[in-house]
Amino acid sequence: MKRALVVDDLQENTTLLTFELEDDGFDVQAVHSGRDCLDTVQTTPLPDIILLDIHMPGLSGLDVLRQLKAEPKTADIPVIMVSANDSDSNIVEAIDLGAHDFVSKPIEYTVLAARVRSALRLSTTLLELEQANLELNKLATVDPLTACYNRRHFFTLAKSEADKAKRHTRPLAAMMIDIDHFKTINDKFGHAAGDYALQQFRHSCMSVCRSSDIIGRLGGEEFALCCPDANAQGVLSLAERIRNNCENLPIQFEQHRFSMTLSIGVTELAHGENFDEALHRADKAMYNAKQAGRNQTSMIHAPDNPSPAET
Ligand code: GH3
Ligand code: MG
Ligand code: MG
Repeated sequence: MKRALVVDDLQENTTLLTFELEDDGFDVQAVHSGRDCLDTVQTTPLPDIILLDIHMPGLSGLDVLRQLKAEPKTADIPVIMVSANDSDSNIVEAIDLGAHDFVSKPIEYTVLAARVRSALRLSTTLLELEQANLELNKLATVDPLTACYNRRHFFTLAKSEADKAKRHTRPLAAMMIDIDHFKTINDKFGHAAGDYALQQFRHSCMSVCRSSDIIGRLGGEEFALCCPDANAQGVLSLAERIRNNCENLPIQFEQHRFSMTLSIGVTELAHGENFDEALHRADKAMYNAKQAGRNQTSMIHAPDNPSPAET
C-alpha cells in the first residue's frame, strides 16, 4: 500500500484529502505544521508522496521543501505543493527547488489524483533506472564467476591507487597469482569443479587480505593484486599467507575433494613507474616461481630498491 503524507495547517483540508486518498487505497498520515512534517519523515517509514501546503504559519511549505531536498534520505520523495491560487508566485520557486508539481485550492481531487499518479510513475521509473544502472555498473566491473574485479576495472583502480601512492610517497606493491596445474583440476574433476575452485580461491585469498587490497581476475586462473601501503616485506608475507591458506584449503565439490597450489610473483612499485610496469615485473617473478618448481613465491625488487636478498 502506498503511503501519503498530507501537510496543511487547516484540519478541514487534511480531513478532506485524507478521506479521498484513503478511498483511492492510500495509507494516509496527516500533520498540521512544517515542523511536524519534518519530524514525521524522520521517525516513521518514509512516505511515497508528500502533499505540502505552501502557506502555513511557522515553517512555510517552501522552508520544508528546502529541508526535504537537502536531506539525502528524503530528497527523492516526490512532493506536490498545494498553493492558494494559480498565480501564487511561490509556485515557481517550489518547482525550482525540486517540487514535482502543484495543485491550487480549492483542490479538484481528480486533478490532484492524476498528478499523484504521475509523480508515483516517475519515481518508480527513476528507481528502476537506478537499479538498472547499479546492475550495469556491476556487469561492467566485476567478473561474474568469482566476483573479483575484471581486468579492465582492476587496472583502473590500481592505476588510481598508484597515483595516490606517488602523490603521498607511500609504498605500493603488486602481486601476480597463477593456480598451478589448473588444467588438471578441470580434466580430473570437470569444468564445474574448476569453476567452484576459482570461487573458493577468491574467498581464501580475501580472507587474508586487507580491505584496501584490490583483487582482479586477469583471465582464466590468473589473478592480480594491488596492495596499497605494502612494501616489499609486507607483500612477500601476504603472498605466503595467501599461498599457505590456499594449499591447506580442502575443496569439496560433489564427491571430489582436492586442494590447489599457487605460484606467486611480487614486487613493489618503483619510483616514478606506472602500475603496469610493476605488474609486469610481478608477472616475471611469477614465471620464475613456476620455473623453480611451482607452489612458491618469488620476488623481483624494484630497480630503484635493489636488495641483496632477492628470493
Ligand atoms: P600452470 O601450472 O603452468 O599454470 O598450468 P595450468 O594448467 O594452470 O595452466 P594452463 O594455462 O595450461 O591452463 C589453464 C586452464 O584454466 C585451461 C583452461 O581451460 C582453464 N580455465 C580458464 N578459465 C576457466 C574457467 O573460467 N573455468 C574453468 N573451470 N577453467 C578455466
Ligand atoms: Mg494554509
Ligand atoms: Mg596455471
